[in-house]
Amino acid sequence: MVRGGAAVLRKYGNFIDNLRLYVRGGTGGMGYPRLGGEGGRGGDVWFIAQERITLKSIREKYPLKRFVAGTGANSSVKALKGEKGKDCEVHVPLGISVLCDDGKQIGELNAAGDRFLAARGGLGGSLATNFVPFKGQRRIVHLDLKLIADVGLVGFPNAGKSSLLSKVSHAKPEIANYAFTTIQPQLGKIMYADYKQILVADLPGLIEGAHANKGMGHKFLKHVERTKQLLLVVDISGFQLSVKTQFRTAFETILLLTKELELYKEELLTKPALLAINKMDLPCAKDNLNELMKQLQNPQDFLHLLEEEMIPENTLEFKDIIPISTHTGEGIEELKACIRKSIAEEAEQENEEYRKKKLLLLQTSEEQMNRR
Ligand SMILES: Nc1nc2c(ncn2[C@@H]2O[C@H](COP(=O)(O)OP(=O)(O)OP(=O)(O)O)[C@@H](O)[C@H]2O)c(=O)[nH]1
Ligand SMILES: [Mg+2]
Repeated sequence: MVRGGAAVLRKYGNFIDNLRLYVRGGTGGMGYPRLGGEGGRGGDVWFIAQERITLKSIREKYPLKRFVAGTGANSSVKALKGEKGKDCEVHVPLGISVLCDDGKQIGELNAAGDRFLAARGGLGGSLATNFVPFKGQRRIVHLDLKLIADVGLVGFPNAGKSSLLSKVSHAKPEIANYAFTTIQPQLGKIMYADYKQILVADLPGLIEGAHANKGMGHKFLKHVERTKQLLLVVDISGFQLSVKTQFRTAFETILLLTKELELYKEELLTKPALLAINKMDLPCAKDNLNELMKQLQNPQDFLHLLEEEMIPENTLEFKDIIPISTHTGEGIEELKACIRKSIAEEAEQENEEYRKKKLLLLQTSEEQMNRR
C-alpha cells in the first residue's frame, strides 16, 4: 500500500473532452417581388464524425469556435430561384454527444460518417414572406466526448490500472508510485494471437467522495458509460490516500467503487463486470486474498462492520475474479482470456436478442398477412 496526496493538485492536462461552439445557419437569399422569384435557402451547419479528429484539433484549427454557413443567393432575373447557400461541415471525433446550452442532449455521433444537423439555414424570401428572407438557426452547442472502448478500467488511484494496460497492450501510459498518475484517459488494444482485438480504456483513479467532486471527481466516469464492460482493478493491500484519510481494505475499496459508480449512474452497475485483484506478488497478498474471497462470497455478513454511507444499495456481480500481478505476470493471460470470453458472451447475447426481435417482427407481419 502506498500513500500519495501531493499529486492531487496536478492539473487535468491538455486533454479536452468538451468543447463549446457557436453555430449559425446561413441567411436565406432575397426574393424578387416583381417577378415572384424566391431567394435560395441559407446553408446548414453539419457535424460529421470522422476518425483521427480530436476536440483539441478543432479548437486549434478554429480558435473562434464559430461556424456559420453560407447565405442563400438572391433571386434575380437570370435565376429566379436563388441557389442554396454553402453548407458548413465540421468534422468531429467519433463518440460525441451534442448538447444544448441547457445540458439537454440533442444528438450523437458514434460511427465514422454519422451526420448531425447543428443549425438549419433560413428560408429564402418568397411571396409567402413578402420576399424577405429568414435568418438561419443560431445556437450554442457543446460537443461532449466519451471514449468508445470495450472495457473500462475502474479503480482507486495506484491500484495498477496503467501497469495492467501496459502489460496487456502496446500502450505506454505513465506509471508511478503515487495517486493520480493518470490524469487523462488512455486507450490500449489487447491483441490476441488470432488477431482479435479488444479496446481497453485506462481511466484516472476514483476516490471516495468522487461524486462530491473529490480527487478527479466523476468527470471521467462518463467515459465508462459507453464501455461495454467494466474491469475493476484493486490493490490487494488496500489503499490510503494520505495520512489524514482512512486506510481502506481491498474489500472496502470494491464497495466504495461500487458506491461511486452507483452515485454517478445506477445503470453502470448493470454492465458486465470483472474483478482483477492486483499486486499478488506482495508478501501479505495470499492471506489478504483468502480474507477478501470470504468477504466477497458473503458480503452481507461483513457490511455491518462498515460505516453506513460506504455501503452501496446494490452490489456488483463479477463474472470472474482473477488474482494478478502486473510485476510477475501472474494471472495476466487468464485475465485476457476472461475479458475475451466475457465480451464474446455479451456479443452472443446481443445477437440472440436481435434474432428474437427479428423473429417477433416476422411472426407479427405473417399474422397480419394471414388476417388479410
Ligand atoms: N508490487 C506490485 N506493484 C505494482 C503492481 N502493479 C503496479 N504496481 C505499482 O503500483 C504503482 C501504481 O501503478 P499504476 O499503474 O501507476 O497505478 P494506477 O492505478 O494507474 O494509478 P493512477 O493512475 O494514479 O490511478 C506503481 O508503482 C506500480 O509499479 C504489481 O502487480 N505488484
Ligand atoms: Mg494510472
